[in-house]
Amino acid sequence: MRTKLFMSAAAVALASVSMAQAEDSSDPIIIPTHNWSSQIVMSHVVGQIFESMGNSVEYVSTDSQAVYESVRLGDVTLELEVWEGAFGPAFEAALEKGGLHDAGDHDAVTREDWWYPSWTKEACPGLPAWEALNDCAAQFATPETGDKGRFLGGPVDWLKHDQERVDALGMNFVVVNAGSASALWAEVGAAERDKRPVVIFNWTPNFVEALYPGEFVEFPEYVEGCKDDPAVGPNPDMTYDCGNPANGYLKKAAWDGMEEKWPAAYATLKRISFTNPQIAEMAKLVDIDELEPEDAAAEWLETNEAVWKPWVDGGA
Ligand code: TMO
Repeated sequence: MRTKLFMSAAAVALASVSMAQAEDSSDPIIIPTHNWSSQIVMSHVVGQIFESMGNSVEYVSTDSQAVYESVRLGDVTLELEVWEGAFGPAFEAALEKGGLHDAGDHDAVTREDWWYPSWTKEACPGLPAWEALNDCAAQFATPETGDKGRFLGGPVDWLKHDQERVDALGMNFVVVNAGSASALWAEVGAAERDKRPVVIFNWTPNFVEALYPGEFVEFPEYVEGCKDDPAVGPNPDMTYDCGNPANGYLKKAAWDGMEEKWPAAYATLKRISFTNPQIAEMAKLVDIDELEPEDAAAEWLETNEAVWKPWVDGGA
């Protein structure tokens, strides 16, 4: 009897050891959220997928450049939207230091750059060439920028180098940072009434293309090295003398410890891949339909089970 009891206790202990190896930690997976809608909704979509697998999840609002350091240190577990244009340099710097890794590309192809709604072209017919934009700079002047044109950039944590580009290309523009993404869309809405020319920071995939036809400004084409090697690009003495990649990546990044601590969630993360229309839809649910991000995520999951269930079950 005693032996039998002892045996079963050992069996229980053994079973729990092997379960510990197979199962995700009960500690929360920490998902960082930022200040543009698709990223917040996607974070909740993936968080709700993890919860459906039995995991616990926490969300923390995090600076979108500093987050790569947080993933590297394991303070947050992953990052779901690594946009090449805005975050390629910060991501690659963290990769070099070690502690995080590339957890695969989304299907989506991205572009982030100076952009104008189509009526702007009437005031500045040489667009989309950046030289033509520069010749029209006075048309974009505001009381704040004097006789220079205003470029309305995003919040400062997105792209830290717009001013460097203006300097490297000798442009008659001043960079003014908007406080939020919605301030960008409000500016386009206000300009639409009297078809005022306006140039802002924008990206694709986004909901904006469904509301306002427009184009990206064509800067000197992005080539490897133009952001860190002065010799690369048309200005031999300065960096950032190029546009952002016109066909940029959108990656997932993960803390190196994630696979061991949450193996099932990690396997799912590796299989996750969103397309351009799916990401634009996530932004639309918040920016046009005005859902809360949690509700937008729940709605997306409900209408797209065929997309995400295979990521949980192991594919095919
Ligand atoms: C990172 N963003 C999509 C705002 O360019």
